[in-house]
Amino acid sequence: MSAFPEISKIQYEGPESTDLLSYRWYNAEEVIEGKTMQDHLRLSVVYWHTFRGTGSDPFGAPTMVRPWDDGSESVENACNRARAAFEFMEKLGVPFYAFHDRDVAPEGASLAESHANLDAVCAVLQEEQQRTGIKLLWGTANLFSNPRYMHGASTSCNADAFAYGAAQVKKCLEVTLELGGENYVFWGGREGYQTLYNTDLKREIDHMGQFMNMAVDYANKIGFEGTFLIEPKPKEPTKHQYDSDVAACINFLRSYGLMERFKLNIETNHATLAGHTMMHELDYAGAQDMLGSIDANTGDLLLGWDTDQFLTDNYVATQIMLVLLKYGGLTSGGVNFDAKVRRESFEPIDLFYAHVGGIDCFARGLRIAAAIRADGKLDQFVTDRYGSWDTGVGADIEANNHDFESLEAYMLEQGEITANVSGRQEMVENLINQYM
Ligand code: XLS
Ligand code: NI
Ligand code: NI
Repeated sequence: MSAFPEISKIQYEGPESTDLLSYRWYNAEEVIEGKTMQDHLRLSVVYWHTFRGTGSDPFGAPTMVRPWDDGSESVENACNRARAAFEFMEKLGVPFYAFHDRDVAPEGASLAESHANLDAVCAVLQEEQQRTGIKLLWGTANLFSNPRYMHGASTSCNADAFAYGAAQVKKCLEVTLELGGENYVFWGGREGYQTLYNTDLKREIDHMGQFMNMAVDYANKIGFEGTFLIEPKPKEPTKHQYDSDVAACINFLRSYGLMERFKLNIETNHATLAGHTMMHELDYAGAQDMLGSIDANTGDLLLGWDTDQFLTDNYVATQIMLVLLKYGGLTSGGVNFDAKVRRESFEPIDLFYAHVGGIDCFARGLRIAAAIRADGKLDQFVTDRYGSWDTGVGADIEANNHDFESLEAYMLEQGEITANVSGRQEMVENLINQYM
């Protein structure tokens, strides 16, 4: 039985199309900068929002109408839901999906039962992957919903929570390997604190470092070769999350000897919660060769939490694609729609409108970014702006041929610096507008 009987496969119809269930910019096989759009974007649907989101909020009950879901926590319902999910992804034409262990399969009365439930649903996921060719971008374990993780998992004051989390990640790694997952994600969940008065920060972060090292050891043991990704987020659910932004994550990874095996999964809404732009977070990660994958969404400028909306802003998508192209693109990562439809958009067809719009926004961003790069004016401007580092004293400093004494001698002789040149921010912003 079809879950979406009135929807057929979404087609590319080009920019002239007015059909809101068609792609105007995403043409999977079209080649841009030597790669198909499909390979550039590696689009991915998330299981948790799209198939487990209920529309409930602190003020009201669930609103979503999902005819394929009987609302029970049975394994059978989970299997039916998995088939609906694959029908959705097939009709959308996306090559990847991502899940938490507890999104795809219900938690059982014991750890052993939870493991068994996961195995049962994974058999269906495996079948559907084979039928459709859709692949797993990443798996992750939910170490935050169950009350046992109220103080965190690897950073809990309760050592048993650490142990339970380890058991859950172990199983989830096995399942991710079995399903051919290309990455494994750690988003901090409740790894953080509400008040430092009751918190041993150093001990908690040390434990998190140990936990991640155990994950790497186990991955190596079972032959999981995918990339590990940490997903920075500054707050929510805890007041202060340890993985607060890209820089904090890189410092953590470097301190605990994890730089080789890890990269970052960067989310737009998390970047802005941290007081950064997505472009900043991506560029900072790219500069340190730590750019792994992105969670594609956006927040609301007027709301201070993780609203996880679908991105429809062509400027932000262009900025993201500019940075991704600059660093050679997503390798094992993807553009993962960690976004949810609004509570009021409760019909199944809204899932299509949301994803079609999000996909087209990224496709358009990719096209615009490629046009900016092909034109070369922006690159040339930046290259010229740093011209003083290409010759003379600048080149000598970069070649490590100077120290404070020699620079003092140089400046005493020179007297004053060569005249500064305008940064021309307004002109550059106008230039970007020419491509939009
Ligand atoms: C929550 C995170 C979460 C991760 C996966 O804010 O974005 O959804 O992506 O655990
Ligand atoms: Ni996310
Ligand atoms: Ni998020």
